Parts: sequence; C-alpha cells; structure tokens
Amino acid sequence: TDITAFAFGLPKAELHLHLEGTLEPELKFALAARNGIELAEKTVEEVKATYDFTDLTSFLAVYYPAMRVLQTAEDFHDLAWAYLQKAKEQGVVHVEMFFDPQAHTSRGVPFENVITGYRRAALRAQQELGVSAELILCFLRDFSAEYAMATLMEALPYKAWILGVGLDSDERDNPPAKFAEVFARAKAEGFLTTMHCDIDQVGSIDNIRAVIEEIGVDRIDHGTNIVEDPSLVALAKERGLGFTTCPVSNSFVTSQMKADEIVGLLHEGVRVMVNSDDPAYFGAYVAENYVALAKQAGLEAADLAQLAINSFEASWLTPARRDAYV
Ligand code: ES4
Ligand code: ZN
Repeated sequence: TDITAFAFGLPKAELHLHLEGTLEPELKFALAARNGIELAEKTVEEVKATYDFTDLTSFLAVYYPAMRVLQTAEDFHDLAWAYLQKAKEQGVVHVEMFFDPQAHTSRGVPFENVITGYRRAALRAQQELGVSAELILCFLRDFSAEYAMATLMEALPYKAWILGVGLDSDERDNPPAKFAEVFARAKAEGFLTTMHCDIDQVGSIDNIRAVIEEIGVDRIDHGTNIVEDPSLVALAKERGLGFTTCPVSNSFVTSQMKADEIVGLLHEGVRVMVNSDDPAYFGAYVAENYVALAKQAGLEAADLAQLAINSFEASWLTPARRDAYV
C-alpha cells in the first residue's frame, strides 16, 4: 500500500501539539494587520527564513516573540480553529492540545482571552468537524514555581474546560522537582498530568525517573531517552505509560528523528505514538510525522496502525470513548 495515503487515512489521536506552535506565517500576517502590529518580516519567505533552528534554544527564540500577534479571544480562536481544520485533513479524530497561558499573561494578555478563544474553537471542532478537542494547560518551566501556582489558581474557574496540565519550555536547570508542589496541587484539583522530558537534555534519564517515580505523571512528552535504563522501560511498559514522541521536531532540536529509539520502544510494547509538536515551525503535521518516521525506519502499515492504537490508548478519553476507537 501507499504508506502516505495509509498514514493520512488512519484515524488517530494527537497528544503532543502546542497550539502556539501552529501559527502559520499567513495567519501571523492576518492577525498582525487586525491588531495594528508592525512585523519586521514582510513576506512568508522572510518569516520562514527565520526558522533556522539548530537546538531548542534557537527554536524558542523565534517561537515566543511570534506570539505577540495573539491578543484577543478571537485571535486565539482563529489560531486553534485553523489547526483543527488542518488536523481533520490529517486524519485526527481526537486531539489533546497544549497551550502556554504564561506566554500571554506575561505580556499583559488576560488569561480569559486565551482560554475562552481556545475553548470556543474546541467546541466548534466537535460540532462542525466531528473532531473531539481538549485542552492541556502547560506551565513554562523557565518561569518560577510561584508563577506556575498562580497560573493554576487562575485556571481553576475554567477547570471544566481543561483536561490536564503539562510542563514545557527550557528544561535546562528547570528539573521536574521545581514543580513538585504545583503538580501535587493540580492532581488534588483533579487534573491529569504530563511533563516534557526533552531528548536533548544532559541527565535526561534522571528527569525521566523523577517524573515517573516522584511526580507520578499520567504521561510523558518525548521521553525517548528512557531507553538508557532498561529497568525503567520495563516499569513504563508494565504501567502502560504513554510517550508522546515527535520525530520531525526531534530532527530540528537535535540532528536526528530518534527513529531507532521510537521504533525500539514500539516493538517492545511500550505505549509510544507519533505527534507533530510545533507543526507550523517544523513543517509537518501529524500524518506527515507518521510518513517521515515510516520512511526513515522502513515501517509498514501494521506499525503505523499500532502507533495509532497507542495514540488512543495513551489518550485521556474516557474508557468507553477510547474503546470505540481501538
Ligand atoms: C517546545 Cl520543541 C519544544 N520543547 C519544549 N517546549 C516547547 N514548547 C513548544 N515547543
Ligand atoms: Zn512539545
């Protein structure tokens, strides 16, 4: 079979997608015009020329400043709605979308604008596209634990609209333990939890161990460096812990997709699946990530089907809804 057609047609869940990472240059221009913001780059080509990433730091240095075009609830709606239509074309039937409220509140945009805009797009996706869409609030780990806790408190009135909490941004010198209290409180409030364990981290395996054993997360984002500790792999497998891997993103922030690690874990029976991370910046939405991994690792349709099954099994759908897909 044609692996590309198969990858697109396969019903799948996307579990590692940063809404702010779906800002395409065309929408950036439209929002800038609407909000009276002057941009340094004047053409799509000029914007894309700034996408010169060699590591996470060089990516984040482009990613955060771009967000200044996002101001009103309508802007956040339009961003998420554009992504959700794209996701539908890629065979996504369920998505758990990360958002970074502190990337907005830190520059004076009210939390309410962010959450109400995103929520409206999520509801619209269910109604108009038949795509179920949920939100995961991520704390920025390079800000303080106090600011994360304040953000959690600000989110509580909107608890019904937020499935879980995560942790992203720059992992260096910002280990999981920094946010132990915030995550304990989030769990006590009924949120599910996940954390990024980035592939380029020195001492990554210690962070992965802490995230599993000390924080007690429900899922791990990236986390493929777990292969360094076979006993931890065995534990993750036994617990059915999900790992949201992002092959094309990996190839930008390191120089490799980490295909051997992803496929090794897949064939060992660990619950790994494939996601797009920041598709507007890395140039590949989720089905395109399936194709990229398949081509790199020589995967067959059955492997892609297993990745898609894993995407539902690792999702935070209720058991009844999850079972409808697998
Ligand atoms: C991210 Cl690639 C990556 N790593 C860490 N945090 C992020 N936020 C958005 N993309
Ligand atoms: Zn990510």
